[in-house]
Formats: sequence, structure tokens, C-alpha cells
Amino acid sequence: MSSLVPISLAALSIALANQVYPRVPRPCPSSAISTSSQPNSPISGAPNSSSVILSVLYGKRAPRYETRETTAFFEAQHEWERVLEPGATPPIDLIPLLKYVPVRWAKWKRDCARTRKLQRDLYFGLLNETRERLGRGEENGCYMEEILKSQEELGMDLEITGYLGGVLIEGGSDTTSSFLQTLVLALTAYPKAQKKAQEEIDLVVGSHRMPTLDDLDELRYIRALILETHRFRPVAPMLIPHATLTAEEASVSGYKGYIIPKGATIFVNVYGIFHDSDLFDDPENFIPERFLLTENGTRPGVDGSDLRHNLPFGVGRRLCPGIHLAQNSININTMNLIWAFQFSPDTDASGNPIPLDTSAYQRGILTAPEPFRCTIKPRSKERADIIEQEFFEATDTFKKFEYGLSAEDREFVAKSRAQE
Ligand SMILES: *[C@@H]1O[C@H](CO)[C@@H](O)[C@H](O)[C@H]1NC(C)=O
Ligand SMILES: *[C@@H]1O[C@H](CO)[C@@H](O)[C@H](O)[C@H]1NC(C)=O
Ligand SMILES: CC(=O)N[C@H]1CO[C@H](CO)[C@@H](O)[C@@H]1O
Repeated sequence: MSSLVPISLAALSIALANQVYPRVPRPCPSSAISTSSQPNSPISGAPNSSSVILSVLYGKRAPRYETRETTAFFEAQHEWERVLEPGATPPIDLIPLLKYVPVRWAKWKRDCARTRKLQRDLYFGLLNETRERLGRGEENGCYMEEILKSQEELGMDLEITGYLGGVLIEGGSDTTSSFLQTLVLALTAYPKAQKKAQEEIDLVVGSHRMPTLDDLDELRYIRALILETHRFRPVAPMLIPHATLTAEEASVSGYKGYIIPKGATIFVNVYGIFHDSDLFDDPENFIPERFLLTENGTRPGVDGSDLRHNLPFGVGRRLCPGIHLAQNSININTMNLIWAFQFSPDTDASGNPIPLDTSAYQRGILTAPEPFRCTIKPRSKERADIIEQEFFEATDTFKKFEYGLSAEDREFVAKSRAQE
């Protein structure tokens, strides 16, 4: 089997999920080279970065894209994102009478009920499994075990505990995967940036080993490229809406003289901020170099002191609590992808590159590129071999998280570990 074969982003996503790369990328029909072979499927194009968060939370990895928990999560998540989108449901908080519209005339009510059922089945199914595993004395150190063990102390009932896990899966799955899809899109659409990043990583890391998080200190251009990816297409363009709760927050009058009343819902238009041409030169283009010129990427001479690198993770006290996990995951995956693969546009039947639309994004509160076509190849046989080697060396780490797998998952895992 040749190593220099295109692999699908789908195959790659397993690798992303597991922080290492799959063993030899297998040849696949070119229809599978795009980020999705089924553009109409609600879960298409979502590289499955949910395995990391499932392992951290429930001590259970998702080895395949078809692993039940992953499929269930993405199904629920995409429904949820649609329901949350501004305008998707009528303003019941303003016109309470709408609550009494009969279900048969209110598609939004049916959508909400379906989302709720999908979510609860997943969250409480996983929680029950973890509880049963604890009961059998088979702990593996995951986060929800700790919560379950100190449930009383923490004053958390079953309902809250189930939703705590759910919120954390949501926070940790679609977000990182969306970032990585934008990264792949940008590397493919901006080959010069890709080349510069490759040259830098080759100088610092070389071709005999994979990058580690410690390398990032010396990868100035790649750090800028990560910041530019956040700026170019923030995962949550309007962040996650929050409401002011307390009198203290309600009394905040400092924002340009406006008073933000108690109970106001606040959207933060980070997309707008990051694409403000008063602040950024040529904001519609992916230009990592801007973050080499100034700390916050703004045009030299402009005051960028109101900006922050972690703005895409939120503002105020409810900043994303998973920011460190997410940023590490983004950092290592970005370095690995740049080190390992060459990304190029797909070609049509007569060999011309198919142009990419870097503005075609899915609707919803969290967004990600619409499925796009690209070709991903290992940069050399040596690199492909190292990826394979790393995958085998990670076996013991993975095994701890392989309880309760379905027969298909077990078979997949066994097959992927079998030496050729
Ligand atoms: C989880 O366990 C509870 C209590 O034992 C049960 O009521 C519930 O139906 C279970 N939920 C799922 C999704 O398995
Ligand atoms: C960049 O943003 C930080 C806030 O995170 C700020 O302290 C700093 O002054 C900004 N840098 C510039 C050059 O404006
Ligand atoms: C369950 C799930 O969402 N699987 C998706 C993982 O990613 C691939 C490639 O984007 C999709 O084809 C799968 O449907």
C-alpha cells in the first residue's frame, strides 16, 4: 500500500479526535476526498473531534465516525444549533401568548421537543453508563466520575449532573472541529500561507519526529496563523448569547454611556469586530502576517488595546471554561496537520483546480464551512510512517477509554491495530 495517497478528511478527523494520526491513510474513491460525501446529511462536514471530550468527561472514546455516541451527539447538536439561531423560534419571551399555539401549527415546538429528546437520551445514557461503571468499581479517572462521587457535596441532583455533562460535550465537540475545518479550508485556499507554515515547522521540528506543544514557542508564524484562523472565521460569530442577571451587572453603564438593563440578552458580534476595516487591513483575506506586525493583528498605528487573543472564547465571567483544553487541542492539531499533510484544492475532470468559496458557511449559532472538496496527502513516506508509529505507541492510552464499545467499534479498533 502506498502511503502517498489522498486520504479523506473523514479519516483524518478520527486522528484529530485522538490527537494522533491514523495508521496508513487508505486509498479511497475520490468522492470521499471532500469533507463530506453526503452534502445533505445534517452531520456532514463535521470532523469528529468529540472523542477527546467524550474521553475526558465519560472515560469513553469514540473510535469511528459512526460510533453511536458521536452520531447521536451531532444529530442532537445540529438540531440544537438550528433551534438557537436568532429567528428560528418566535419571541415567546416577549409575547407569552405564543406558548399556547397548538403543537400541530407550531413546527418550532416540535423541533424543540425533538431536540430535547435527542439530548436527554444522549446525556443521561452516558451518565447512566458512567454510574453503572462506577458501581462495578471500574473507574478510569474521568471527570463525570468525580462529579458523581461528590454529587451530594456539590448539591447537584441527577438533572443538573446530566446537563452539566451535556453542556460540556457541546462546548468541546463542534467548536474545535469547526476551527479545524476552517483551518483546512484556509490552508487549501491560501497556499502561500500553508507553504510558509510548512517551512517554519520543518526548520524547527524537522521530519524525524512529530511536533509537541513545547515547539509552539518557536513557531512564530504558526502562532500567528492560529490567531488569524480565529479572526477570519470565529467559531461562534456572535458568541453564545448571555443575559445580565444581577443588579451589579445591570448597573454597568460604562459601555459608551449606554445602560445595559437587567435581563438583557447580549450578543457579541466578534465577527463584526474582527472584520472591521477601521481596525484590520484587508479583513476579508486570510493574512497570518498581520499578527506578526502587531500584537492583536490590527493595522499599525491603530489602537488595538480593546482586543484580546481569546475574544472568540467569550467575554466576561462566563468565558468558555474549556478554553485551555480547547486551545491546546487546537494548537497540537494545527501543528500536526501542517507538519504531516499537504492540502490542495481538488481538481475537476479536466485537471483544473476547483475554486473554493471561503464564505460558504453553515447557518447557526456555531458555524462551520459548508462541505468543500480538497485533497489531503501525507507530505512524505517518512512522515506517514511516523504517524503510524505514533498511533501504535498510543495504544495503551486509548485502551483505558475503550469500555462499552459496540461490536462494530471493537472490530474497527482491532483491525486498525493489526499489523499488515
Ligand atoms: C438513566 O437512569 C435513570 C434512573 O435509573 C432512568 O430513569 C433513565 O431512564 C435512564 N436514562 C437513560 C437515557 O438511559
Ligand atoms: C492587545 O490586546 C491586549 C489585551 O488582551 C492589550 O493589553 C494590548 O495592549 C493590545 N496590544 C496592542 C498593541 O494594542
Ligand atoms: C457522527 C458524525 O458526525 N460523523 C461525521 C464525522 O465526520 C465525517 C467527515 O466530515 C462525516 O462524514 C461523518 O458523518
